[in-house]
Amino acid sequence: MSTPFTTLIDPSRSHRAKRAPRKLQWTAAGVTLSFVAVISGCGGGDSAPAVPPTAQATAESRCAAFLGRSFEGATITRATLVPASAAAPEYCIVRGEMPQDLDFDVRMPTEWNHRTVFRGGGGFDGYLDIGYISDPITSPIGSPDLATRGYATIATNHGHGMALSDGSFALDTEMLAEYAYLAVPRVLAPAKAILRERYGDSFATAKLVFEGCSGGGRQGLIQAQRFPDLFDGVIARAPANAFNPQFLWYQKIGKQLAKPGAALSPAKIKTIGDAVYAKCDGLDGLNDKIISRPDACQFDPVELACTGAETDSCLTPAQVESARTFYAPTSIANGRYVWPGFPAGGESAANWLSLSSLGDGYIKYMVAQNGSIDPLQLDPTQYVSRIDQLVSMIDAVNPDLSRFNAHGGKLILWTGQTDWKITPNNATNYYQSVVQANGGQAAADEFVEYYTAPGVNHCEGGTGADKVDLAGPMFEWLEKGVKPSTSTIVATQRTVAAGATPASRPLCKYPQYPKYVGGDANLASSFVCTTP
Ligand SMILES: [Ca+2]
Repeated sequence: MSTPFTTLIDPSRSHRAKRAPRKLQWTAAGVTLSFVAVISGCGGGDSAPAVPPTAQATAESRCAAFLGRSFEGATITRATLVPASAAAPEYCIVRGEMPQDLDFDVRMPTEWNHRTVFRGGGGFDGYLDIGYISDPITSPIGSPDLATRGYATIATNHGHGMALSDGSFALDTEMLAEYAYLAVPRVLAPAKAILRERYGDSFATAKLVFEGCSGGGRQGLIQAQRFPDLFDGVIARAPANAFNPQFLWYQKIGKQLAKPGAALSPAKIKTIGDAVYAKCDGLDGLNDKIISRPDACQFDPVELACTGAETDSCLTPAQVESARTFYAPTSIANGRYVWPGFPAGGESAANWLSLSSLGDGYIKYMVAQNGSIDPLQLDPTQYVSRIDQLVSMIDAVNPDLSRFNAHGGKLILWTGQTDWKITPNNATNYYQSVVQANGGQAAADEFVEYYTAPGVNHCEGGTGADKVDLAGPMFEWLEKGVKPSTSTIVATQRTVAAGATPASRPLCKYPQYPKYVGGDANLASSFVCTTP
């Protein structure tokens, strides 16, 4: 099963051509343009169209008219009308570049549904071209089928073109600031100018939503907290908004597993997972490999302590300590950086043994600013001033959303409950802090809803129903005032074994869970959202 953190990296694309070569490419592309377009493109600003769309303009000429021009500091380097295919109806893709290495694309369907989604990134971002996250046709992250349903979309590489797990961009202060919080507002200005030109007056009244998962969820919360007027709605899935504590937890896990005898083999992790499911799967009323009541699951790895010779079916004291470290809350530097614990469920080698590359990049390039150090040897308490600086730049934990609310903004939070990259308790804690800071439950219910997906890993995957459209419910909320929770939102399993039927489940608003009430266990209609 792929995850956004572990399988995205195509080594052959690592460190694409950097700034100087790209400028040459850019010039070369300009030469192929019409002379008028090049002149206009050099003028800067939002000048009159070089090739003004006319009443007779076709979708093709409207798309081509963007090439080589300048919008709000961005230069358009590509404008291509993509014909309708099985994957998507006809759309225009416009690619823009801004200094230093900030790229973005805007996809505009010829038959637009009057809705626009800015798709967030993930990991350490970069790689607009890889498509996995930014491309609504290929991405398994976020609301599905945006391209087939007529949504316009915006995406960016967040300021650099390095690999998703390569943190070395962070040695460049400007690139780090773009990654942290600047990229989205910077590219939104030209992107909106492009959309306005393509769709005319109807764009002015259309709603604009940001949706992202993981790093993209953090980016969404950055907008709601720091740029509350930019978006009408934000969908933040599994947000990496407590970014620094999260990565300090990765380091804590790495240090624990490196202790003598403390490593956990895939077989041992399977033993732990099997014990958890034997104990807790049925607590929600159905043995379906989905733990829908993690709150009711009490599990301590010491229950698996070896009583005789060590086998794959038991844990030594050092291994018990390692397993406990996974579940335990984290407190670094006397409580300066705290991170909640993890609920039981989803224990697997894929989930537990894949933290190191991003964690190492964080310690090396963001904290130490030195790529040659050993990440496990760094003592965070010796870097408090640097980490504080990173917290103020990157973390998005401010619960005060009063400006976003006053602007009419709506927020949907979502998390998988077997997410071992970002504990689901992180989203729960943030939601509860928002409720407390914004006038209590009734007041918060008017502009924020929080959903939890049992059995779903980080953004996708797991045994649960990981595929769910939240863009549709968000736009209904914004356009018609219909709260998402007043309808049944159905999630389905994205990937199933050959011959199996994908399970569907109602997506329940926190603190509810889908309770089995009888019938086909693969059908959402056999479940009712119930408060524990
Ligand atoms: Ca169950």
